[in-house]
Amino acid sequence: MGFTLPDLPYPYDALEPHVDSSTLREHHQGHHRAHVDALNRALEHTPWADMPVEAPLARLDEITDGPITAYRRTRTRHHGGGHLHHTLLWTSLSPDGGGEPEGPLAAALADTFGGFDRFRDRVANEARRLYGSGWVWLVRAGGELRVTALPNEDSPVSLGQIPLLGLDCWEHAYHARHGHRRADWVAAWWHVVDWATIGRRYAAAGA
Ligand code: MN3
Repeated sequence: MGFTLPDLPYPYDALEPHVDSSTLREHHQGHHRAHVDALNRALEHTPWADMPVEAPLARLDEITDGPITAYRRTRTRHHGGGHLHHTLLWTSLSPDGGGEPEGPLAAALADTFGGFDRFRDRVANEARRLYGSGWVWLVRAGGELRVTALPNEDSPVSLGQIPLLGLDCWEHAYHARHGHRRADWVAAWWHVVDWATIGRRYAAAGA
């Protein structure tokens, strides 16, 4: 058992020109695979190895195993988050993406942020203000929607939040195409966000 690298639901060049194929291939085959391999090493021979990755992320304090507890916990926090976040990312994007959400998610974004454009501004601002590496998240926290930035691969799941959409702000996600211009990456990324999938996640997260 253990954790495995999921296939992308589209070819590596499917998100061009918004996400270039060489960056996407390296991101998936290199970065994501490294998270999966390290997570398997961290949790092998523990009950967590056969659970969905959300389980250890939601209970980091319970990962105990004598003198290597801190090692396991630290690596699970980073690589478990990395595995979950990239798994969510690949299925958040589509060559048919872009545009705006519809239905209940659109209404909730309007209620919470004052409209879709205001929501996008919030995400862009959080991405601009995030120092170093991390993600900007749209989450359900309690009954409400929230935009929040978290460093590195720290997970909303560890804060009791339900991640709906994550924007990878690590340089490996955009540097080859956009250099240091993170704002250009954010602008390109909106063109491939699959709002139908995000809407289903929102519905599944409950009212
Ligand atoms: Mn990444």
